[in-house]
Amino acid sequence: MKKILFIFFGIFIFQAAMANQPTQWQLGFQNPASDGMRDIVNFHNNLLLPIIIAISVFVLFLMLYACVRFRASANPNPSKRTHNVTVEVLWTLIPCLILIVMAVPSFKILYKQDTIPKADLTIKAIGYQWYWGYEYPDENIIFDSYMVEEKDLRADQPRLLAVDNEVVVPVGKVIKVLITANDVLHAWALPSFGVKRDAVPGRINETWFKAEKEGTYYGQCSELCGIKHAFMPITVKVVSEENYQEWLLEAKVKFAKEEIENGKLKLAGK
Ligand SMILES: [Cu+2]
Repeated sequence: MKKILFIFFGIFIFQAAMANQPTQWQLGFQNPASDGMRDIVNFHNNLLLPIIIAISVFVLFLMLYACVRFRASANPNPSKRTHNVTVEVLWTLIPCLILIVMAVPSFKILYKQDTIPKADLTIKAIGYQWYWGYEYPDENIIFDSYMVEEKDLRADQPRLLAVDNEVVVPVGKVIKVLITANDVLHAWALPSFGVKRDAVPGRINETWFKAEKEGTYYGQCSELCGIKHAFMPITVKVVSEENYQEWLLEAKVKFAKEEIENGKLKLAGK
């Protein structure tokens, strides 16, 4: 028993040390890196989990009790009772109350996530079969983000999660993400930030996050979108404001959005 508990808590502690990406034998969520995700994790761990465990234990107890107490050998003449008003009222009302207890905080979190505070930075994510395209509309930056093939991985890059061009955002700023798709349905999802929105062709969905810590965060397309659905990961690099400005200078040249003016191609901002 001690050993099992040790392994069980070991996994949790290990997870605490490893942030931002899925881990081997992971139980539960990835570590939260934003307020929104912290709300979700607290809601799950402190309310849903105890309720689920209590219900499971209670049902298991009822089953065992019924199996033993009403077994055929001890009850040669079974009871003929078919109704019991009190029990029926209780087993309708109690589940309703449990649902209300879960629904109130759940809606609170949903509405909190739905209200986008004033954004410091807006990025646009466009789902394609099978990669993500990104735009920084206010900076005239546009680039595509492809998964790094296994043979090309650097030592610090996780398999199936690393991309060639990462999204770079400053730490502690409200990032608004506009999400759309260009062919079929995709979904832009980043577990550490508690963010997941469908990318729908012809429509723009929006969400937001505020990263609390610098680091690299990984997500994946979360809507079955075709044969290479599993190979269009999302990588967001959260950096300090100075590093972000530095990246911006480079990116404005490297990823400059081309605009057509008077029939001629020109680099934006020039
Ligand atoms: Cu997809």
